[in-house]
Amino acid sequence: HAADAHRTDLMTITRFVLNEQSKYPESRGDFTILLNHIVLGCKFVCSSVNKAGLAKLIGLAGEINIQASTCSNECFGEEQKKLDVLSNEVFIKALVSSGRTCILVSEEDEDAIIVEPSKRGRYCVVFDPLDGSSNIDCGVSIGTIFGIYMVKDDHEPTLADVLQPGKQMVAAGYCMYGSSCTLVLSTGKGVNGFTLDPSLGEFILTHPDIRIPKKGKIYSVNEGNAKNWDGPTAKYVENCKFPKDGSPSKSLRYIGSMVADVHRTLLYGGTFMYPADKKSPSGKLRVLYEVFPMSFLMENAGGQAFTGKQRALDLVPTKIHDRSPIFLGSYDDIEEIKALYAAEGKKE
Ligand code: P6P
Repeated sequence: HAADAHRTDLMTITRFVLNEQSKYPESRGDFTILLNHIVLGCKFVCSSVNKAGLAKLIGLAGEINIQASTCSNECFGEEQKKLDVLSNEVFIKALVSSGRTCILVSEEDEDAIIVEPSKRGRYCVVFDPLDGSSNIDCGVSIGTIFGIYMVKDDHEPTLADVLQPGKQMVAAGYCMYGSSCTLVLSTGKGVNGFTLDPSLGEFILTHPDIRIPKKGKIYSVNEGNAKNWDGPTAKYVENCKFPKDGSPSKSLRYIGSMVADVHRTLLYGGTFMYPADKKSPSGKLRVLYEVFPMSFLMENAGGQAFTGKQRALDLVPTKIHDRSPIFLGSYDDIEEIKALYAAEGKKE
């Protein structure tokens, strides 16, 4: 029976990527090895995030652990690492030990990490190990976001290898730690979602070929910044609340955790926005490891991603922690926003 076949034909993320990569005879499985190490990091973070509340409860997280209280004062109890610091260390170790990376950029590290020559490969990974981590204590979903560039040869890695437009990425994705652990990935040909089956320790294909609805009924933005918005953003949000064409008003959904807001937008449609405002002219979200990966996914799912000035993936970052305004989501909804900015541009 088809249902049984589905149940017994376990399409794990590794099998899925191997199938995809087998279409490229020249590929030597390096990407699959890299991805497996990213998946390992995600499994670790998923497990740690799920215990975080408990760890706090039994007094481990964020305090000197109990051994310190018994030993004399010259010993230093091992401070329980904050989850985002711990996640960062786990991802860096996993990526370096994969032997497939040459330069890493993490939200947690001021400088890029150049991988030691003996462990170098052709991939550059930019990532936020635990985006939205300020939401952990109230149980809101958080996530890991990553983007992958590839270098052409074995030159000494430099920042130029990662200061590339998002359209040069070979893959991007996120792992959301919520009621379930869901990894959403694109290698440039569509978007697929995998859910961790804890009993197997495997990510199983649960959302094949995700396509974002062409138009949505939801808008997602921090309305608390409304007094600082520019004209087009204010006008778009006004139209969502008081549609001129008599259509029903849109719903506002804002979780405040990018991975959760983007995941809902991808599946249900609509727009997610972090616009520029007078306080932050470049917006808040980071280009390399928030804007680019989510824009890459949106375009691969049939949506769009716009900075207010240009296609997000065409942006060329100048520094590894650059920020950019971002409007992403359903194709038609983003067209509306682009039209408002174009009209504004004509006035200037
Ligand atoms: P605000 C979380 O801190 C984060 O980086 C993103 O995950 C989220 O979309 C955004 O900031 C929320 O920012 O200013 O609305 O609280």
